[in-house]
Amino acid sequence: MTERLADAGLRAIDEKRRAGERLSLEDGIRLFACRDLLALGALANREREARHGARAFFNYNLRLEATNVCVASCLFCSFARLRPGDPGAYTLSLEEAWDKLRARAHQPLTEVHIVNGLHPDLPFSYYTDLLRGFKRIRPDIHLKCFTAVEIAFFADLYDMSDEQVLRELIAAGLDSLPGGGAEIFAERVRRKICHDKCGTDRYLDIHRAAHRLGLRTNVTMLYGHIETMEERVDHMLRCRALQDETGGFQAFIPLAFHPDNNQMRKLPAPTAADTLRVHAVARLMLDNIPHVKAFWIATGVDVAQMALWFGADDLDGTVQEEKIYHMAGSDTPQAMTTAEISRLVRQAGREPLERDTLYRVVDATPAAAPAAL
Ligand code: V47
Repeated sequence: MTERLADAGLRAIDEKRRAGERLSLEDGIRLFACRDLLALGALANREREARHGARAFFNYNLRLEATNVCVASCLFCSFARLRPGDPGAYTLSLEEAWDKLRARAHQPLTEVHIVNGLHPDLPFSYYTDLLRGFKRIRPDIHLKCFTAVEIAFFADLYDMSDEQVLRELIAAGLDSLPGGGAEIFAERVRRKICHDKCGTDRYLDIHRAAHRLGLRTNVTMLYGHIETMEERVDHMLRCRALQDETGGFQAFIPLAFHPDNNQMRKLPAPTAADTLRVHAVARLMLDNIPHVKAFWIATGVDVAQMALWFGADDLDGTVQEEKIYHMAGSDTPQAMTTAEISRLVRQAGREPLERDTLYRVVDATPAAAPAAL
């Protein structure tokens, strides 16, 4: 292996990591430029196994998008509709949203993950009531809700500080923040693909404030569109810097760009090789973030399995009602059962572990669906 790493131009990086040294921007760029995908994967896998052994985490969750009405005009988005009443626009009533959870009373769900459009006309009480209602229905459910972009939007719309918004949502039952809305932190890219929503500094500030208030959060990176390799590494380094400060990130989640039905549809989708590379580089650069998640809806199921050997240790969860990726062309199933996820993990040569949102063990040996051989 040492020889192969040297041939791949990765000897210095290998030595740095063996000595516990941090990788630099230049190292990250070198990793992306490496042609030997398996050598890169082996380096990332070493880091992954040192942290998590053979375990691969997932949870039993439900995804909910309460509205797709959104005043932002992100070029990559296939989900948003500008105004209520536009074709395809929807906003769930509180009862309709709560019914989604009531209808799953038989499922041992541990998390509801909510992401919405930026709706200009709803009162703030819609969101606090939404959370309170979910907790009334299932007091033990973990509510991972609202991206930092939504928090910033609420603060501006309802004339509050970001921290005040977080405090009120926490009082209503918010337990953690998902990582959406990060896209790519570099100004050049943000100006082009998502110029009219919360910028990088505010996104990171909101996560900083959330961590200070005791919430754990995730952070994402949308890749495979107009960003450069340097901008990807820069994005990772900004996550690493905030994590040094707060320690509040649980997982880094690379999100593969899906080009259907949006304004960037002329671009090709990222390839499987690129997806594996991004997960591997993330694992190597982000020495202080515990988990790298391969979100199977974004990567595709087959690539998510392989990513478990390229730095990823988490697959997200059962998901069940995802819209953002399916409207952008994802051909993954709408949901997987815990038995199906466990089977995929076992078939990939890893050991499934059902976790809750905070990575506490729910089931250390989940049953797998029978393999169809
Ligand atoms: O912020 C939107 C992305 C994100 C497209 O925190 C697109 O555990 C690709 O953040 N192609 C929302 N991506 C989803 C998200 C997420 C997913 C899974 C787990 C967690 C977590 C968070 O989806 C958006 C945006 O970056 N997105 N449109 C598209 N066409």
